[in-house]
Amino acid sequence: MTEYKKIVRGLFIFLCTAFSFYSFAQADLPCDKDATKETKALYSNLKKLAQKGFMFGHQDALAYGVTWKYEKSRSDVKDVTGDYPAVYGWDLGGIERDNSTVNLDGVPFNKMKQFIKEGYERGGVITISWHADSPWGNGKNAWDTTHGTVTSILPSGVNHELFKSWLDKVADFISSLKGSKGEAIPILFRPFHELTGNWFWWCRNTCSEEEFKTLWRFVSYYLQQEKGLHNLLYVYNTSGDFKSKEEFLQRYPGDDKVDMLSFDAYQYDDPQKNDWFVKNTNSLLQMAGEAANEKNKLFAFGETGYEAIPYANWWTNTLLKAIGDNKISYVLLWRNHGLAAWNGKMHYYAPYKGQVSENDFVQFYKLPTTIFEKEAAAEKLYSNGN
Ligand code: BMA
Repeated sequence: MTEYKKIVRGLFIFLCTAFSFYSFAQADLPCDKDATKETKALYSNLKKLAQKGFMFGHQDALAYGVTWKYEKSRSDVKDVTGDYPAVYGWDLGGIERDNSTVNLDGVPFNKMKQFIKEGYERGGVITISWHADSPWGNGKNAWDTTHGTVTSILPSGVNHELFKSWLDKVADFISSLKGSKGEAIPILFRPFHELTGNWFWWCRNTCSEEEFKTLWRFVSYYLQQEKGLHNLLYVYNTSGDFKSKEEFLQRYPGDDKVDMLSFDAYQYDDPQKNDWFVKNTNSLLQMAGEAANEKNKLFAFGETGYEAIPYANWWTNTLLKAIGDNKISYVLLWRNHGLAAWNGKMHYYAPYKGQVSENDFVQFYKLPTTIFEKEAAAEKLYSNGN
């Protein structure tokens, strides 16, 4: 071999090695090293999709709407747009109770399983939250704020064994979620949501930063190592009350335990009189988005909405502006419960046929940046190589 050939060959080998190191470092992989191939594919495909636009999500979308319950293949969003939401939110609150068959909002767990499978089979994305009761029992629910509750479920805490039995129930449910080829359905798991608020037993006012991080790390260890679940992408979710990126990350349990960063923020005032929601949400998205970007993680607007959407142009004139050009994977709207027995008011967040914001929602649907299920399905989010 001539000197020249040797140099060229050496250079070629060097470049190949450097390139493979570079691709490894750049690879978009979930924090669970043993994640299933569909879960890995979802993670990297969501990364790419966020550059094109954001998916629309709706809580309990297939279970009920403002005027109906459990009608096959129905969804209020589909009634209005002809298409399903791209993201389906479900909640496991109540699964921890003995012999419970329904969640805290009355959705039967066996129906929920079917809905999750349906959405996944069509190409949609599933996210699960968990409004777990307080481990102290006595009718104390997720909204109990007894100080020390988190401490009590940590290893060596008085409620630790009980909490593990709850995680067993969660794991049983999640491991029963299978696609048509028997593959585990990937789930964006959002436990301990709104963790910086002051209304749930896992919130900021009830435990220290270290206790919260330990809890998170324990849950992820237990579900992955003890229960063998490798179809979860872990979603860190604060409430919308942070003033800086540092504050948003105060209880962040570590890059090795989180796949997606997110927060929740709702509209409470009148968007026609006050643009605070647009400005504030936009700045929260910028701060949290910067954190996600620096950490090379997925990013989403975990929950939002304007109860009963009394403003006809809320979708294009408020929500769209609030999101602005922030690169989020999805925005999830809360559930369409209908008339609430607890206060006599309408409780819903997505429009239904005839609702005042229906036309604006169709405009929102048609925008090139919004992604509903048909478009999400075309992306084949669970396969490699697209
Ligand atoms: C709240 C309300 C409640 C519900 C809870 C958990 O925002 O919708 O009615 O029980 O979420 O889904």
